[in-house]
Amino acid sequence: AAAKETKTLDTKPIDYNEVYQAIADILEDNDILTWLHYRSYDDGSLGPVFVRLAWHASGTYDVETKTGGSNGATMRFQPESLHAANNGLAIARDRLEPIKKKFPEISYGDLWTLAGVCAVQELGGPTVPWRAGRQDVEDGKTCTPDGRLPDAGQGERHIRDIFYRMGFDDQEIVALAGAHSLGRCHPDRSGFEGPWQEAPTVFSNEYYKALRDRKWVKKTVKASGAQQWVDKKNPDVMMLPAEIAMYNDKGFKKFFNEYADSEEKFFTDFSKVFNKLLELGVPFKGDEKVYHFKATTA
Ligand code: CCH
Repeated sequence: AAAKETKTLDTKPIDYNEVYQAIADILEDNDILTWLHYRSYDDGSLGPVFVRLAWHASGTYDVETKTGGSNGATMRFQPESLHAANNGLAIARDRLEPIKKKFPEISYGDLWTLAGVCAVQELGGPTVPWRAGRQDVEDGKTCTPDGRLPDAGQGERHIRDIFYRMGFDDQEIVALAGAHSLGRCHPDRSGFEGPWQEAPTVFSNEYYKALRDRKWVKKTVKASGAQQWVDKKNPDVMMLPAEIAMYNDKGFKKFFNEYADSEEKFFTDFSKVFNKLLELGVPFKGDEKVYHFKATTA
């Protein structure tokens, strides 16, 4: 007990503002060597893949069994690291490793979710409240079974099943989907190809406007044979089959259009729902400090 006490006294509390800053400092990445190393093309920012990491670490949650979620950071282990839905996320985990080395006391679960918050904010999105409290596990025994994350090739029914299991409603599902204003699909990761609109490193409501305002036509991705939708005028931008199916669903459509009409409403709702996603299943004690980090770009 004495040794434990000393350790507590010696341990400097983590300054999460410093961690936020350290993540913000590595977001911009135009180094061609990075992308040659990963043999994959991106848009000069690690932000989008960090947001996807935070989401895939959290979105395995099941409200009924209270399993999954960002607590534990089980994606470090097989089989979860090898689940097809997580293809490409080793890049995000690797790039955060130097920050883990610099702040060894932070848990991976806290680091990954904080990276998601930092990326959203630094790329122009809303402030997302965040608190620490995730504890890592030491092996893959509590990895969630494959199939808990959405399959982009399916329809609105499947999307509802997956997100209702996490505890979200239709409005929250549509608000979360707006994260696709960021980033792109990579044929070698998901089989799909391209960004959702022309500014994939700016967090905005352009995703909803693209769905509402453009004419979407079916296209087969040459590299993978996957079917997706592309903008008739600019076939470099795309939508997933699940997204076109969602937009055509009456229950979902009103929220898509609401967010297309008001970026302010989208930002308010996204902040709430992204915070909720990142906290699913985390055993907070209740006295954790809630951070509202200040964006360095603000
Ligand atoms: Fe997503 N997403 N996502 N997504 N996602 C992909 C990429 C990103 C689905 C499918 C895909 C959310 C919800 C869904 C991001 C954030 C979120 C890809 C391409 C597919 C496929 C992966 C690749 O090839 O690299 C489906 C289906 C759903 C169901 O609704 C939610 C929720 C979030 C966050 C709140 C981000 C960001 C990316 C871009 C990653 C990158 O590397 O650019």
